[in-house]
Amino acid sequence: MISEKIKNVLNEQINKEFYSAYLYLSMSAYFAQIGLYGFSEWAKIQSKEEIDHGMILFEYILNRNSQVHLVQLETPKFEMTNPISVFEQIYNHERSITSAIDSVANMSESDCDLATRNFIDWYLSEQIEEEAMVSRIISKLKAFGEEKSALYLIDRELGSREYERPEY
Ligand code: OFO
Repeated sequence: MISEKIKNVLNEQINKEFYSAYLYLSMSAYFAQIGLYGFSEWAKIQSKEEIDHGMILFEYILNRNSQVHLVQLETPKFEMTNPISVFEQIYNHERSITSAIDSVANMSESDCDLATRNFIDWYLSEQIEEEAMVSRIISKLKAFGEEKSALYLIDRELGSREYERPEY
């Protein structure tokens, strides 16, 4: 059994992951509307992965014989300016998720809940990968994205992403 405090923070994290899924899905729609179908596919796949992140937490809470509380999701908010700015907003969003995961790690440590502390390690590594992936896309867009032909190639590259169920 996990403490009330840990149960609450894990439920909040489920909401953050599902919000992330919603955010990426609405970014996917934005990219499709401006003709960047590869970007749109990339964001759609990211949205699926965020649902997986939420579901791993969901299963964990149940496995610890505790309660899942699903609450309302916020409307996804981002500025539909241009691809670089949208990816910068993604980067900032992922950094806020990283600090939320850091808080779960710190809280489980101070609560002497070593199982949760161990469980959350996977998310810490996942955040390193996600921040790095997004930051590489930003660098590429900054280097070449002003040119339409380069943007087309980046769009093709992002469109080749395949969905992989996270190995937990
Ligand atoms: Fe985008 O990350 Fe989930 O945890």
